[in-house]
Amino acid sequence: MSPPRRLIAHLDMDAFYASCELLRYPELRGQPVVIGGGRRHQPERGPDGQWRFARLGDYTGRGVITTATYEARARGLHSAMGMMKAAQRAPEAVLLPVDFELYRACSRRFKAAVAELAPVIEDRGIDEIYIDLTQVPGAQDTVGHDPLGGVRALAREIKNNVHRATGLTCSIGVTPNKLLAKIASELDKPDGLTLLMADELPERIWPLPVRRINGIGPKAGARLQAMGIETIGQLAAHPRADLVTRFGRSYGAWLHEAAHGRDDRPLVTDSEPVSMSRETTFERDLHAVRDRTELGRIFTQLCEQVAADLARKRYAGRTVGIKLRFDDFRTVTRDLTLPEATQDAAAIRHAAGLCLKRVDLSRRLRLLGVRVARLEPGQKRSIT
Ligand code: TTP
Ligand code: MG
Ligand code: MG
Repeated sequence: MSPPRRLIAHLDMDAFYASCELLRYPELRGQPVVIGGGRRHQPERGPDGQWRFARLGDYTGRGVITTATYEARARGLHSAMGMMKAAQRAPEAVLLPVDFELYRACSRRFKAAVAELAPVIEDRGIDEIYIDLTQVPGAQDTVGHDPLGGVRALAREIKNNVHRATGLTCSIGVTPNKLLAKIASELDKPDGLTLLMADELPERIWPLPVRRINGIGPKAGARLQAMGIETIGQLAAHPRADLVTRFGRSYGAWLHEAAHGRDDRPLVTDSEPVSMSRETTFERDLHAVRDRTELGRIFTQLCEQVAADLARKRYAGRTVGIKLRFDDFRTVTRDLTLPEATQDAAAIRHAAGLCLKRVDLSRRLRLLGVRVARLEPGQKRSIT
């Protein structure tokens, strides 16, 4: 028997923070609502018992929108837009402050609702997960003439379970891998369900802009555009060797594979981590000498974040590594193994600094990462 088809789903909640708020303010349904205010925008009850909401038109300040309901999006408002600018487009939109506690509670509930039906889940943050449906009973079944009938019914059931548990809608993409599933879940938002198999790639994926691929950011997107490559199909048609020349061996080859919809990464489930890392892509490329202070500050901050991650999860690690990506997209890594496991920020910073000394830093950097591997349980604190 041939191995079962891989069936990987990506699930993303619709207008997540805003939808959570509508659960407690149902009277706002159908209205443009944006999230992003501070405490002073907390709704207040009027003498008539009705909530009084802050309006975007009354906003002054430099804040940005965290998310917007689809009604607000129809007026051109979106995440990361300055609220003063948004107010010009839709002064009547309701403004609500951010309440992470509420969103975290909803997040836990929707994930539990999915886990009841499909336990192999990779957590990708507050409002999204990958789900491996390959081995879920019924997922491989043909229903009538529909070879995807089984998995279609399962995905609907997952959506229903999420809605029952939270009152919220989500969008799901089901495809042979994580890369395509992430793209597919966005194709029919909100409340969408998109199934897409490899043979539909030319028709449904290739017309999309390259930026829809998770991993092609603004800079790579701009460089591709300068080469005349706008769609995923154009990227797929471009010679692989030229991508490797321009973007480096690893990223260039990955671009080619991604455009052809190929991705065999497994789901990373909640089992024991092998390493913990933090990385950041800079707003602008930084040079080791000219931007020394800023780079040093970011470097230290990454080490502190990794140390905090280790402490929170109660791990210490023996191997400290760094990852650099240069402005020509070349990526290099260096690592170093310590005599004893550590979770101490200063010790990590020291070891990462030694790694950095082994790299030629004449080119500007676009990304810096710090990683601690060979993890051991325990809270040993090394003295430095
Ligand atoms: P997204 O899933 O990107 O967006 P969304 O759920 O609001 O809307 P969509 O239906 O398009 O999926 O992000 C999830 C939440 O993360 C979002 O509700 C608010 C938060 N968020 C930010 O804090 N800053 C941002 O820039 C974005 C994009 C999201
Ligand atoms: Mg979402
Ligand atoms: Mg999301």
